[in-house]
Amino acid sequence: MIDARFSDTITRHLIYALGTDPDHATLRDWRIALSLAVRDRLVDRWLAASHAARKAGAKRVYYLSMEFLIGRLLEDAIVNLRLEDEVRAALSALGLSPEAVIQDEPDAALGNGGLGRLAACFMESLASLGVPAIGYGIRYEHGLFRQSFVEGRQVEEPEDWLTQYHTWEFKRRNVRLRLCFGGEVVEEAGKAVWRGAEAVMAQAHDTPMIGWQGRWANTLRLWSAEPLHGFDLDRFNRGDYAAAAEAEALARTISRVLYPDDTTERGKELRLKQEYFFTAASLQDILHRFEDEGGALADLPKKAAIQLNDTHPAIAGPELVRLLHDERGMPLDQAIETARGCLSYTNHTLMPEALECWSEDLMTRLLPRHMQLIERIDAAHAAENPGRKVALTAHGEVRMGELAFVMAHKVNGVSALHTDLMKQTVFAELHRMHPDRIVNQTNGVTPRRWLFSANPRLSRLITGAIGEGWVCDLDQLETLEPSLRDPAFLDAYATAKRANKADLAAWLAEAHGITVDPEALFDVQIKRIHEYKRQHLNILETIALWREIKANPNGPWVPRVKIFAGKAAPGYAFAKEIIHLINDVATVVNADPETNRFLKVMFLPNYNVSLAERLIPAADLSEQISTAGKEASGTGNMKFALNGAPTIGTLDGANVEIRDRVGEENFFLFGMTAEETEIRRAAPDHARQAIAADTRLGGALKAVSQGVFSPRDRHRYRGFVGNLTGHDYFLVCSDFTAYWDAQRRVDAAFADPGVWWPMAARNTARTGWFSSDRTIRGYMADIWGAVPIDPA
Ligand code: H53
Repeated sequence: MIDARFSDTITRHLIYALGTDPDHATLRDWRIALSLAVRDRLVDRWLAASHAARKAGAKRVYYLSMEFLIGRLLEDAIVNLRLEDEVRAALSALGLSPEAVIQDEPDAALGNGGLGRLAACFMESLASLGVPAIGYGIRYEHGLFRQSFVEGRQVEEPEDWLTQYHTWEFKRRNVRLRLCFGGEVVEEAGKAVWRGAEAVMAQAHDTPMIGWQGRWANTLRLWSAEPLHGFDLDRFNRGDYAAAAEAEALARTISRVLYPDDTTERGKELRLKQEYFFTAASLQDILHRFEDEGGALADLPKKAAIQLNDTHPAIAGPELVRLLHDERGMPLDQAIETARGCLSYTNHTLMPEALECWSEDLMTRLLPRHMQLIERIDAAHAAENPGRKVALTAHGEVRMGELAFVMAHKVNGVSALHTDLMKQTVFAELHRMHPDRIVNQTNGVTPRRWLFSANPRLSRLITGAIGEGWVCDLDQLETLEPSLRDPAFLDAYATAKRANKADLAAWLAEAHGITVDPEALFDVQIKRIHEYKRQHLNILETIALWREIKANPNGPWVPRVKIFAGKAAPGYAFAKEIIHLINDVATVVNADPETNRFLKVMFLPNYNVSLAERLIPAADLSEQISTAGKEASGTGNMKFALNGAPTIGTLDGANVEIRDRVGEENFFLFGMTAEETEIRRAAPDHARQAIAADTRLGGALKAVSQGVFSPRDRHRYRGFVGNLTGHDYFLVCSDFTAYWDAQRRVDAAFADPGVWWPMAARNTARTGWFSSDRTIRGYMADIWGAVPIDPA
């Protein structure tokens, strides 16, 4: 029902919460007033859900994650509460543009990549399915850095998203927990007692996570670090102002930024502190809730399913044992069993350098009791499994992947291929010891945000054809299959995509001053910058294409716009060089009058969730070109396919399952398999051989090394080219020719609308399985043993 007075509610918030009036209000003021008005609509439901969970004595899911890449929350809330029409009408009545108001909200900078976005999709699906759950993480004051380019180079600046009034969170002043670091372990009355040297407080901030149609809402509880004691008046009065502020500044350091540079010892220490900080606070909180609701400790696994998102919260194993054994007197063996009954661990990468290891020295210095408990857990595990030895510590380091595995009752991979490889490689020995422990849960994405909300044109078309049930049951997209043979449907499908592309082209012109032809093929690679993701394979193919077009400017070229976006970790020099090269190539290619009708290149700064929501609905082609065996799953691949952008990709991660579902003729496959890459890597001189065999690749590399794209600094990319022609661990050169050929197959298909649109539409109709609702149901059945609650 349309509430005619919704605009009055907004205005009331504007006046009484913000203290301004309509004549003087800025767009920001209006956005905040609208957010408060929408928030009013969800708080009752949120409190009711939390009450219902308590009353039912339900098992809760606790999702511990360093990242929650939630993006903007206003539009999510409007869509899930089904307030679209009401908000639109109210804003029009107030003379405001709904798009402008919604886009004024800054993205919450609480994550970096797929792992963090997956956590956000899971929170949305948990709420939409009515599963009682709490997400736990860190309330980063500055989050991940903001990216810009200066002469093509990445520059990092602190993100200041929290300097504005953050309307969605509630600070829980009564939930402040004390945590310790350092110190020593002493024995008192035969018991180990940890006397920490340094203490900080973890302050809780809650954000409601509302599900589809507002039937259920959960909580995202984020911790900020605060000093134990307030302001030091004594020191201040003695004139020592800096010292008076020091304790506070030090404590706050912990929740200042996401992924502080950990190439230094201090950086490593801070990172471990962050991990312990949020994990320990969350476990205390979970135990308090359990104890408040009155249960016997041994029953904890019946009430709490605690999911460790990657190894970042892996210290949860020893910490939970410490809380149960040291602090509550449970015998050690039983404490280990109880903790294991609660804990499960998701592995998101097989790359050895990304599986965390902490030096024993650092661990002993920062968490001395945990180091002892890790040794006890290790010994107990070895005793239970005689003859097989997997050490939790090796070469003076604690291996967090192994620790998480040993302390979890289930360990999951994130795609079928990744889970198989996990069993064969990083956890082969542990898998032999515990053959039932590893399970697969292929990732998914929430259809509410990634189709319904991000792509209203396509959503309307789908709803017109099959009704709205697909939004909470994405498998229903299968019922589009008969429409795929209907020319009128395919026409409407193409019209929706063209309109999305026209919108994107208009925004690119306005926001970035770049003009592109909306009829061109929009080829998009957006993700963290990493050698294994091979953005450099894409840019080398771009260079080769540019050279071919120059050699034959009147050829039948299919116009393309190559769009890149993504951040490089501040300490990752090679990734930054890839960004620089792409920007340099863009400068030269876009200015070339001979070719720029056919080819444009752009690297959009500061990739985030909102930019993804803009780009994905307008994409024609999805670039998923990682070296096979290296991308655990990918989730962008699912979003593109769902929005009708076929994939050009390798047999890696969830690409394999996407291809199985959309059909091989609707997927542009290229490159070596994971097995083949192992063999190829062993061949001496594999890169040089590949370069010698393909003059396009040789020519592209030569152009880069000769400074064609860096005329004022000709040697800029010597190191880059040296890496590829020499070591080339990620096999860019060896996969180049296959990639080039696949791109030409893309050109041919795109040039024929009778081929392209059915292919694009089949991608939408056949990827309903990649809903995160399906993934969450899998976790519930195979890992958590949790069930949804009927809120009524
Ligand atoms: O996690 C995604 C996967 C993706 C993988 C990503 C990821 C991070 O974003 C960060 C750390 C990490 O170990 C893995 O790269 O393949 O889709 C969610 O599972």
